[in-house]
Amino acid sequence: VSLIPRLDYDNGKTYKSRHSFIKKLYKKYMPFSRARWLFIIVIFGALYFVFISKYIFFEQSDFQPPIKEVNNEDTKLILEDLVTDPILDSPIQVHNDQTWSERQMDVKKAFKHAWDGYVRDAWGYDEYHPLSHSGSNLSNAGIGFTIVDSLDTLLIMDLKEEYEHARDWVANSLDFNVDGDVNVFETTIRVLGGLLSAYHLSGNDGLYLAKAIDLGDRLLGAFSSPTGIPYASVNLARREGIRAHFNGGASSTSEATTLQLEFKYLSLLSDNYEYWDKSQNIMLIVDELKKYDGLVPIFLSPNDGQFWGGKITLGARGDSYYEYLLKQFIQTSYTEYFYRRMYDEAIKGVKTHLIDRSYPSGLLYIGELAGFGDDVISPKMDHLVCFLGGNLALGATRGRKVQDVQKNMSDNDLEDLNIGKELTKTCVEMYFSTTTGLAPEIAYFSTSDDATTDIIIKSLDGHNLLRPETVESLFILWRLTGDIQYRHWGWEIFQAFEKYTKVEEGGYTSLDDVTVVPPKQRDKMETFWLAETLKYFYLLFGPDDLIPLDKYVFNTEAHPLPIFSPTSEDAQARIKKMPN
Ligand code: DMJ
Repeated sequence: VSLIPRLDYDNGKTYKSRHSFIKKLYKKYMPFSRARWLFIIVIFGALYFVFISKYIFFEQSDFQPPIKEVNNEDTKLILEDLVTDPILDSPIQVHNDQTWSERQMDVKKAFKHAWDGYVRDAWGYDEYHPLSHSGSNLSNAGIGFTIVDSLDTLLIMDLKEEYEHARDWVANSLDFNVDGDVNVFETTIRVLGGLLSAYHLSGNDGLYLAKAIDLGDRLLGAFSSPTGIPYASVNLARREGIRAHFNGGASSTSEATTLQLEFKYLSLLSDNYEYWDKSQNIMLIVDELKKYDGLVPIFLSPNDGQFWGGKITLGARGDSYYEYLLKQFIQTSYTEYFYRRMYDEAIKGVKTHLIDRSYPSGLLYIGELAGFGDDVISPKMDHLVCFLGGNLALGATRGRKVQDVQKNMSDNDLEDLNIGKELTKTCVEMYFSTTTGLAPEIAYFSTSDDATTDIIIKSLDGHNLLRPETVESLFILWRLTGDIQYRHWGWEIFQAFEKYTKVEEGGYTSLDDVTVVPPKQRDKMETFWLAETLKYFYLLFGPDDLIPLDKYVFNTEAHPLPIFSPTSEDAQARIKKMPN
């Protein structure tokens, strides 16, 4: 006797009377017994369960941490989520080398296109205006910013003829004895940094060192303030510092604290430690100042050595302060823990006070604080902040491949690396979310849970100046993780620059508004397009042993300087004297 009732078993009149027609159809077209039906249901049920459980148990590692409210407790939660994120473990070199080297050559072609336009229209001028086919100077000095900023890129790209042309200009026409006021920071990172990098990459061509020493001596004039914190500008011929004309004469914090890599390397090469001492003195002063969990306001007064104002940002006027804390530690082969301590304090402050996620997708961004001690994050992020993704990764791995050092990385390192990766993804989104595929200068992030887009671009913030920071982070993350995604993103971005910023007759130019197609072109090619953006693209698509990250530290203008072991007695004595 079967315990399973048959499907055609009829024990109710109601059923029979109401459904006799259906029953007939059933009998005719569904010849399965109830037992078979049950069997089929059980099998499909089991399959369904396997499918669902795969989704529940396996797909969950891709689960995005939920968006959290803005306050310190929640910031901690955001970070806990990040620590548990798996490290990218895609195998290194999953790509077709041929394709990437062709793309690298496309970058070289772009560089040549930009360079040729400058040579034809603006040779010797600081900056190039490709639409009006003209050049201009950043001050009344005119010291060939574009040429000197490009020397090492010319060497790295092996553009021999162009390099010789530039070297001749440096040898015969570059004169720093000019009665002009130049910005101390810009001249240090672009011109002094450019000369020092060219000196090293050219195999110690003495021309560059002589020029670097001459310039370094003139820049020292800026340190003649009561505290030794440099004035914002200096007159090159008179060697006199000039106070800023605003904010009570305060210098930008990032500007005063982003001279050290260049000045220290110059000391090492020239055996004159005045550069080292003067630039280091700034850091000793800043270390003593009251900070907000390692975060600093964006102005610093040369007169009283105090911060001025309270705004805190990792964007304009704040950015490279944080960058150089880490890079000074790297430069002397990770010997000066003084800087690592300051860096760690600052990054802790960033994690506690500045990190948040946007709605609806939960993009991680670094906001700003309007005042010292504030805890309400302004959801504004400059494109400049995008350097931080690569910087965090560099600090977490010390320039080594994640796969090689993973076992020895602390929770803090893993957290830094993951924040670096997430922030870089957000920066890439700043490109991909616009109609041109190019990022705006400034983005705001949605803070309300009914928002439909994460990124908001205000009408005056949509310009693009050909900035390098996102490509810089893509390059560093590619080198350190080997995740091919970073190259693909870089390629997309490069193509968007090609499409909208290229000037057919020569050069590339800034844009007015990346949200409009076609975007209106501005008439200016910033020197960092050649010194940084194109160099980082070239390195991103090139082989790993071209300027390896465990041997070089890039200054903030992408000029690679060698990481050195401080073997000279003078350098050693100074490093020993540093507090911890
Ligand atoms: C460059 O001069 C440097 O990267 C600097 O640190 C920030 N601004 C520009 C590029 O955006």
